[in-house]
Amino acid sequence: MVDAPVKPKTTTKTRPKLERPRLHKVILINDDYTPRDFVVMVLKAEFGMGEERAYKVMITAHRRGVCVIAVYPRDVAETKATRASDYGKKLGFPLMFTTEPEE
Ligand code: TYC
Repeated sequence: MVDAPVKPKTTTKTRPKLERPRLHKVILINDDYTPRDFVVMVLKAEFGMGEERAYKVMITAHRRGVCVIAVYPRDVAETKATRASDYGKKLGFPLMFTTEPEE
């Protein structure tokens, strides 16, 4: 009796391509009421910026209307944007930070 040819075992591993979770931008929005110094203070307190960087970001938002501050995983970006906006809210300023996914 002749053995049937042994079929080599081939295993096909399907590795699903997982998308890397997108980072989210935190964006500072200009307004006409929040004092410049206060915006700088919030940027330093919530985003760990030094005076010079915080001033540059504030003045960019002031001149252009918006400024991207930093990118983080979504939950971090949303928490920071909320906390930073709340600093203004407490004192009655319309200071606003938003988030959006990176392309
Ligand atoms: N435009 C404000 C002013 O002139 C200062 C300011 C800058 C407010 C940036 C918000 O995101 C902002 N007092």
